[in-house]
Amino acid sequence: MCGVCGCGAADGPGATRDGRAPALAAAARIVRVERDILEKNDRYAATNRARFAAGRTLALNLVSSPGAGKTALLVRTLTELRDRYPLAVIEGDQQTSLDADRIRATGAPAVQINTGKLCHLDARLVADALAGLPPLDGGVLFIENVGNLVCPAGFDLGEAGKVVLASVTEGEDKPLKYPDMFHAARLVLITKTDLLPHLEFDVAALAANARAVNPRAEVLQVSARTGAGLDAWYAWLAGRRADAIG
Ligand SMILES: Nc1nc2c(ncn2[C@@H]2O[C@H](COP(=O)(O)OP(=O)(O)O)[C@@H](O)[C@H]2O)c(=O)[nH]1
Ligand SMILES: [Mg+2]
Repeated sequence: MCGVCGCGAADGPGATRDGRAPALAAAARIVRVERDILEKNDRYAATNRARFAAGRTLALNLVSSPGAGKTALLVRTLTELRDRYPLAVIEGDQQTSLDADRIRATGAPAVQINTGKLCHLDARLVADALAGLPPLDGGVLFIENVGNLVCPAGFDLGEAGKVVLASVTEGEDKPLKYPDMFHAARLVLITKTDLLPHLEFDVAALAANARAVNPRAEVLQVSARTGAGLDAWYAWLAGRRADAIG
């Protein structure tokens, strides 16, 4: 069970089987469990970060609600950038290897992590997955996190930054409803912009809400289907890669 968000717990975070534990003792236990989990995660994240630095690898953590278009964007990105530098993907899903199969079809190496009842990747899972990937000297590792806008916000994987995808079908209010995730973002990608003619969606309002939560976040618009906006995404990647490889 994840003591931080309670995922995988039958009765919710910190609940006791008989429900009779005094509230204060239960709260103290939750705080202790959360702290232990996050401290352990941070140690693995620091190891991963050092490993990425030594291996001159840009690692990015892609997060979104389910279906926002993470895998579709990765498939197109890998296909179009594969001749420029080494690329690989760690795929996180609760079940199946469907996304890793889609990634491998591009020719890029991919490792699938099935998290079971856990609703996010943690740094130890990523450390284990790295053993299954080739060295990416001068390249980019994409980590596609489990799809939800809550749990992955709290777990540092050792990445250089989190990229939050928000599709135009999800509503402009998501940064306000899930502020932790958008606060943690280095880049917000507004996805599926090819659908805009069919929707009443205010791109400027989503961008403003994202910046209200996180004034430092950059915001780009992309369509993995038509390719619109991908040049700006690739330019952003190139800049972060240059920072990472020195
Ligand atoms: N119209 C449109 N559909 C997209 C786009 N990107 C992804 N999709 C569709 O959205 C659905 C979910 O995409 P997927 O990449 O699996 O999302 P993930 O769960 O975030 O990895 C699929 O049916 C995709 O074909 C896009 O740019 N435009
Ligand atoms: Mg996916």
